[in-house]
Amino acid sequence: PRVVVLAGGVGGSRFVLGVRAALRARGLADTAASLTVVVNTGDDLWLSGVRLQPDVDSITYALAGVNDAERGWGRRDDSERVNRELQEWGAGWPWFTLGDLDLGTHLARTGWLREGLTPTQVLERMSHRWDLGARLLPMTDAEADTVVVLGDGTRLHFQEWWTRHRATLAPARFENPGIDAAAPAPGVTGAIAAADVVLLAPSNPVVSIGPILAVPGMREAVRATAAPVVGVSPIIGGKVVRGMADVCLTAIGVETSAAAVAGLYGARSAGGLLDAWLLAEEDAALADDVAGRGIRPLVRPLWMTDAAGQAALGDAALVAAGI
Ligand code: GDP
Ligand code: FO1
Ligand code: CA
Repeated sequence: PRVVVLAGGVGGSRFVLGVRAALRARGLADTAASLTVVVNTGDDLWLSGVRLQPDVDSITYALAGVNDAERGWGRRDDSERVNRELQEWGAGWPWFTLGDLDLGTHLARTGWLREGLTPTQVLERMSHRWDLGARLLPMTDAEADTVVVLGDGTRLHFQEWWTRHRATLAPARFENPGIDAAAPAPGVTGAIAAADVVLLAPSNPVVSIGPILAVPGMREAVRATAAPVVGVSPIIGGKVVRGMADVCLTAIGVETSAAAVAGLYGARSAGGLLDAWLLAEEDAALADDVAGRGIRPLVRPLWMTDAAGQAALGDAALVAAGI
């Protein structure tokens, strides 16, 4: 089966690990031929002269098994010798840690970008180091970093708002300057068109899935595919599992509920994207609301706190698509 997942960082990583495990459990040896992940690049930023791609790196490190699973970003067992020097120089951001091993990734990537490779080509080259069991594609090769605009007009890079202020500053809106001139990265729309299922990972609907869908042509590609489009709620029991997606949802006027997020993505039959929506047992009471929006509700366990939970959810998403 050809599976395409739209994903962000932490929630995206857990879900992609689950889909990969589900494909392996079905006897598929070469899951890379079956699993394509379109990754959010709205988190990306230039810092101390290197290009960071946080969600791309979270997914890559997780699939390679070298991620810091607790923090959800960066490399396991990393050190911070260089970061201390950067801080002493007053370089970079005092509130933002660049691990030594992680810097290896940023330096390699930045060098190749400066040699003229596209982000897609850089990611393809980096994917060869480990057997990831999936093909990773950035949502676009254009730079379209997420900007948070506050009520007084102040503009912050998403990463400053998220890591320095922990989303405590009320956002008026989110923007991705440059995204209107962007195009899906090579291979993205083709993968979506050829898919047997397109999955929306239980990622932050606003700053992870949102930027992916904001790339011109992306929504149209998802709506046009013959594949079922199945989404998974990042909200369980009316609360986000971790992080500040609730602040993001409130900022765009969407209630933090499994049904409201399904409504945000919309029913494919009504101009939106979803054919089906997985919601947690804790939110089973919302199933009728979801169905009323023209989206097939499927109540399933949505916790991905361990490998078994991840694989079960990955399998449930495939089954929901008839695979
Ligand atoms: P980020 O880019 O690092 O913020 O990660 P994502 O955007 O990919 O995912 C963040 C979202 O993942 C959060 O809103 C969480 O609610 C969601 N999430 C994290 N763990 C789980 C889980 O075990 N189950 C579900 N359903 N959602 C989860
Ligand atoms: N998140 C933090 O909360 N603090 C950090 O110092 C930090 C450093 C960092 C470095 C590289 C990288 O790829 C990600 C990093 N993150 C950090 C996570 C980053 O903010 C993610 O984009 C968010 O967790 C949302 O995906
Ligand atoms: Ca992210």
